[in-house]
Amino acid sequence: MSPDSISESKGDLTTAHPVRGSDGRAVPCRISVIIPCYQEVARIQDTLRTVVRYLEESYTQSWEVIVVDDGSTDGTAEVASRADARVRLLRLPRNRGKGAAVRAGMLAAEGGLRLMTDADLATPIEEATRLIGEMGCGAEVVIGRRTGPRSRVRLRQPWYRQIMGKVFNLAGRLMFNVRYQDTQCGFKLFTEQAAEAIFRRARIDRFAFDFECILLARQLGFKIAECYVLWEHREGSRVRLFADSTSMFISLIKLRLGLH
Ligand SMILES: Nc1nc2c(ncn2[C@@H]2O[C@H](COP(=O)(O)OP(=O)(O)O)[C@@H](O)[C@H]2O)c(=O)[nH]1
Ligand SMILES: [Mg+2]
Repeated sequence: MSPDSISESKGDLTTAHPVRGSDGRAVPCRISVIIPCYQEVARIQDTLRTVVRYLEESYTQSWEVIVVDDGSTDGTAEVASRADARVRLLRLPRNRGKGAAVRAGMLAAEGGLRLMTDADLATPIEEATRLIGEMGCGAEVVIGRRTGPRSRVRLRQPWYRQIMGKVFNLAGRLMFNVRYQDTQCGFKLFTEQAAEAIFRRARIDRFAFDFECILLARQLGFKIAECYVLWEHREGSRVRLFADSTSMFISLIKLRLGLH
């Protein structure tokens, strides 16, 4: 993606960017929270309020929130830009897919830690604290995990989505020997170094990007950890069952053949 295809809202960054302390001096940004959004007008305001409250309580000044509007036509960007002056807004001129949106956000971010989270906060933002704890044990990429013996899922996804996830993970295991249990969870944390290295190389624009970034992390030798996260399925998924699962499998095959 060429950088000039992304626009950033004016006015918010220089004046109220949270990586400046109250005395006006630069403070190293500890954490960037990246929220990819497509047609999220109904929830983005509440989501930003919740995320900003958590960051203020946990990180005082040294955080940033980046909303990446993925070509929404429902006013998501306008609502996000009004919601909180400290939120950075990146806009992709047309809908490219969650992978493209996360990549743009990860590469624009300044934080030493970079978290991606879905706009519906199916995993509560407070779970970031647990993922950060894994980094204290040496991990450089921490992937949220929903399934398994210590699952903390409160409300499951619909059965067809669970099957879709399982089949996709199985395909990933067979084709790439990737043994992580839940590659598709929308809650993942990266160190700055891992985020820069992975997302500069990532190519997949749509939902298979999660898998690609785990593959890249492994190839680049970053230490990956899994962390069980709370999850509560939210209605109003933007995932289209047939179109998106087909495109995910096509992407896996292209990855296998080295075509991406
Ligand atoms: N479906 C979809 N989601 C996108 C797109 N671009 C960004 N997103 C965001 O990706 C996140 C995941 O979407 P969601 O519908 O909650 O996925 P689900 O929980 O797996 O069903 C949300 O924050 C979306 O707004 C896109 O092109 N399509
Ligand atoms: Mg969701």
